[in-house]
Amino acid sequence: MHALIDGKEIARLVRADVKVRVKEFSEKYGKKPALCVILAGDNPASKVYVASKEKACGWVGIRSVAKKFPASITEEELINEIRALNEDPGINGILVQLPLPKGINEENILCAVAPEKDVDGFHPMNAGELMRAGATLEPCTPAGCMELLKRAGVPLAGANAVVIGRSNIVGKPIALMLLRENCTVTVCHSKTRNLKEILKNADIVVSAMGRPKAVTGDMLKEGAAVIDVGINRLEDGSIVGDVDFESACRVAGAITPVPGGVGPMTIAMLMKNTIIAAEMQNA
Ligand code: L34
Repeated sequence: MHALIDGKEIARLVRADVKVRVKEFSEKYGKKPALCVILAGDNPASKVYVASKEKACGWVGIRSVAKKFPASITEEELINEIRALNEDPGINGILVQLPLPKGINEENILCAVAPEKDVDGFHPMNAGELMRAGATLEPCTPAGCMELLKRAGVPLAGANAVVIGRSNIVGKPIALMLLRENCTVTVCHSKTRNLKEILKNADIVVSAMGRPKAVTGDMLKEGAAVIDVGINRLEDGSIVGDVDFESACRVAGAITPVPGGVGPMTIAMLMKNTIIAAEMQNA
């Protein structure tokens, strides 16, 4: 018996909360909170995600400003655009969609975003805050995973949580968030020797390695909660997670699907960060 963790439905619930806060904000200040999404280049997946972000803004009442640039934009030009947005009081949140075109240093770009408008939570200051008590603006994907675990009623304190992947965007921040909730956290990665052994003891598995169907049912502990962050595009155009859903769902106690799991939550948490940023800037 497994329970499906419905990311689309839980994202709707998060957006409903955000919508109320957005309405209150708009009435109080006579203007809508505003999110600017910057898209440089023409990565097809990025276009899809940015369009979803614009749509979500519409649903919750956030003003969406999209700035699109050709792949030929230089690092300096992009930084100048970001600086102008930092100074613009009409913009509350800034998100630079990743990956960036070749030749642009990601770190320099993420550092250019004003920390108080950094709705991705990628600026070193927000990343540092996350390490201490927890930041006000936390990265959307890991925050969405935590929201899924909490709303699905997965017990966290004392649970053995295994994170697969150690990126700055997902693996590292989710490990810190799980630790904050008193999980015993193990972080695995490409050099980990005994992943199977480690997974056998995992009450919670968060997979963010980007390898299609790499986690199979036989690797899981009976009843484990499985959060699949992977979005892997197969040659036939379909997308699958890091987890082999077919076999995993027979063993897991609760599991997220791909699509319809973490993806929609990432966008819902972005909406939440935008209203948080807008409220902070106007407090
Ligand atoms: N700066 N760059 C920045 N912030 C982010 O938070 C992201 N990310 C990742 C890529 N680059 C970024 C996203 O928004 C990935 N990501 C993202 C957002 C939404 C979805 C997937 C990834 C999503 O909606 N996924 C759908 C399927 C969409 C499809 O069919 O392609 C799902 O149900 O999983």
